[in-house]
Amino acid sequence: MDAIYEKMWNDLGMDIKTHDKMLAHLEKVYTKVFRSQANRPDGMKYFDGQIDNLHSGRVMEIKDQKDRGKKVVGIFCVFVPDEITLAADAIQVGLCAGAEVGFNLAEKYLPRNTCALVKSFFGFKLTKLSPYMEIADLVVGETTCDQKKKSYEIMNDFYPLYIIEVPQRKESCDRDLWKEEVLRFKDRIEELTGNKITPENLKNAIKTVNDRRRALNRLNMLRSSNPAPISGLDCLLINQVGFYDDPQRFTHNLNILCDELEQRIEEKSGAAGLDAARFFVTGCPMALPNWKLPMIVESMNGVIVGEEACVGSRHTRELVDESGETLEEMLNAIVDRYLNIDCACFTPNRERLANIVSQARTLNADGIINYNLTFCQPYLIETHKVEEICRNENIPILSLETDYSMEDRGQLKTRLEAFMEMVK
Ligand code: BJ8
Repeated sequence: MDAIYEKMWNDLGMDIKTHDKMLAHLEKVYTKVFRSQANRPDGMKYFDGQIDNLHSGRVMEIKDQKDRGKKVVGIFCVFVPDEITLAADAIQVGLCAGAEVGFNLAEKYLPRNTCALVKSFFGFKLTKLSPYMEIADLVVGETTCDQKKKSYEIMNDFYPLYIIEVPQRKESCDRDLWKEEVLRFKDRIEELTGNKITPENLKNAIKTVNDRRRALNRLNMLRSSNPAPISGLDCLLINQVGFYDDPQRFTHNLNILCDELEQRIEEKSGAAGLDAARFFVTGCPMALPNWKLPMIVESMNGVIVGEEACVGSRHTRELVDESGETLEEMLNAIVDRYLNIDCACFTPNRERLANIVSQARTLNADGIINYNLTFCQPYLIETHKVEEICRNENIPILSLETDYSMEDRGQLKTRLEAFMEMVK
């Protein structure tokens, strides 16, 4: 079986030797961090399997569909509407990366003070270690933060990117611009796939993507119970897998897990103790395999009960209105839903502040961890407002700035330990 994957990776032009080493390392870390957790729900077996298959079985599955004519669209941001890709019978996968891979090569093109997320997707491309980057037929960038926007210009030399313009404000002229961009994306996807987007296939796609959001939101709500029925580590992993997996299969398996969690809640069986400090995390997205923060928090007597982030509730909270019947109505619903995303690239971005407070309260958090990637100006600058609202609402908050390296692990642990003592 491995020979089949090796051939596939070879055909994709990947660096197989380094890739083998990377997978072996990932497997070791995964076993230590995830499989060793106490009282883990049975339903996590499915998601463990998805991680085992991440660079092999799932890529093979996508390749088989590609061989039968499907196209693959790679994205770096939750502003790219899955519904449109799916309606045109294409596959959409996330390309953001959460590991310190190829940073030395990336720094030949990018300033050293670029955020880890951008350096990582650049590094994965330059080292040829991501099968998803190599298998994508179309890679979509977006004009969100300056670091992404400008790095796409350079990345364009390695493979042509399609860029979506995301406005920076939410006035009616911004909505007009955004609608134009959604329509332009629709045209590009139709051209790529040769498939027309119709009211029928778009309605189905809206339902499929909403079902995935509904399942993730269901999971999120179950975390309000004490004891938390599932760890923050596992929930982050589920959210990360959602960017790669087949949406219907993912939703089906997540709902099975949620059924089990409901049972655990009844039995008061938790992934953490009743006395664990409960944290709500807000800030930059944690792309696969960035598990650093929950790994540290949950190695102590703490549990993460929610994430206001793009790998988290910012990606799932809002559904697309399903009442539309005409193409125009459905596209308008997509435009409105996506323009509600409260990314720090917007000014002002008041909705995010209100969302943080209401989610932290709903999830019965003892405190908020404001997670920022070093050099991420939008989220670092927004920290001032986030801390201010938490002060006003009497919610304890700890702001952290970190990257993908493990060098500051001890320092983070010390700060988190002190915060834990303070909130309990
Ligand atoms: S909608 S959060 S996925 S842009 S960490 S690259 S912001 S400097 S990831 Fe994002 Fe879309 Fe917004 Fe969400 Fe820039 Fe910050 Fe780096 Fe970031």
